[in-house]
Amino acid sequence: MNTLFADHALLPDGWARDVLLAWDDAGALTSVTAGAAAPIDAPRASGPLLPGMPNLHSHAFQRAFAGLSEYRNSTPADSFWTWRDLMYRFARDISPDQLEVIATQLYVEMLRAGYTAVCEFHYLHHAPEGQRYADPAEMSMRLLAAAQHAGIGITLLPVLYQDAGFGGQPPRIDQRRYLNRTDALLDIAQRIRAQGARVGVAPHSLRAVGPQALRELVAGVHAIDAAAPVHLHIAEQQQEVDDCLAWSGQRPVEWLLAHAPVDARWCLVHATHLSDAEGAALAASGAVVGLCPTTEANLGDGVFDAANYLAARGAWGIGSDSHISVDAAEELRLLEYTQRLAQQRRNVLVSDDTGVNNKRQVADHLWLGAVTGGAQASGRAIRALAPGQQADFVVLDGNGTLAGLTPSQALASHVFANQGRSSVRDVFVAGTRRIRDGEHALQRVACEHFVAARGELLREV
Ligand code: NGQ
Ligand code: ZN
Repeated sequence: MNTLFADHALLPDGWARDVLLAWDDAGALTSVTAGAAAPIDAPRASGPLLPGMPNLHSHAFQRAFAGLSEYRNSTPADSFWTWRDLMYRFARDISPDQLEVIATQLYVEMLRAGYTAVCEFHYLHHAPEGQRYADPAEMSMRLLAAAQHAGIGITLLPVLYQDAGFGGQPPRIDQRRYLNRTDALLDIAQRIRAQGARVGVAPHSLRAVGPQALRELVAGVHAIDAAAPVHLHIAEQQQEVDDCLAWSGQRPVEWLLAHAPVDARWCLVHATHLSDAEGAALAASGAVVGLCPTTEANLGDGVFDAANYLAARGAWGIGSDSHISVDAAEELRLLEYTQRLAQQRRNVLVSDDTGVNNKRQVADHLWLGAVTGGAQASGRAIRALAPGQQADFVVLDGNGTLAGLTPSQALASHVFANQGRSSVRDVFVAGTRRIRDGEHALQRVACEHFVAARGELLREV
């Protein structure tokens, strides 16, 4: 039996004192006991202990392109769509070896930033001219290998991509690495499942997958595994809303809720542009909204109305998407800040209960909300520090500037009072310590390989 004692741990109902965690050799928590006496021989956490954060939306290859499109490129203005053209060009030649190296670096960074699991929304399936690799799941296997090297939990979501736009527009030449027939995509999902990995599927968007393919994909994956997560991009840009209205007379989320069996297995990524009625219906559906605040800001997507959605008790989580930032704290900070800027108020995203001493803590509420929704979107047992859940957790540095603070103050400082360095000290995944004193055993080598691979790719662009 493995144990760790924490003076303070963030349990599903809030902070608890003197918490003894115990887990089995498979990495599942067997007991979480608050108010425990510290066993003499139990290791002690060196600061407040949090449940690990799932990252519910990642395109790993984009890590090597992050920060490289921050210049004006088009007249009269750059947009999401001009960024996408540059991103496609960068994606054009990435090899399986390069993908594995980029993803390994990324997953090491995620762990150092407090993410203990990732949902990989994976569409770079084929060789540069669209030919199948000898193993059509080659690129998927490379992502699983990267997750294993780094030691992060993964839900792999092979993406179905078929059309360039609503109404079955033929795909563009620079989308050919992404294309699959529905049955071929389900074969890739089966191959991933055969590796013992958690698998779901991702119809890329309503732009890229028509109604019939969407139906067949969802029915197909749920015939394989009734609990499989289904993720898709939706309503990220006003252009998509306009095109969907022109095609169907309905807005994207309105169309989806009317035509697909959306439930708690679904994750709608972005969902930025919602009418009030769509927001209410989405919250009631049980689906998770996948918010990616730093990417959405970087791409000029718009502001999600989190205040109303959270007030309606909608499920949500966070993703780093394009990896313009890889930092769970920063996603939560920006989520709250977008609401403050829009409403000209402070402390918007708080829980309904009164909190300790009548203080309704924003960071506590956001951390717990994002863990719960992220776990749901992952389809894995990583929901909380509770028996039966995986022993995934983050220990903040209680010895530096956070010393002497209450645990709520420490987490709020971690999320809001960023001093240019992370307070994440130790990170455990399935009971194994992957980050020790802020460092990952692979980080030097992973970085070297990453820089070399990126150099090769930049020569080719
Ligand atoms: C993606 N990323 O699949 O990588 C997309 C861009 C698209 C974001 N939406 C491509 N943030 O949506 O067509
Ligand atoms: Zn995305």
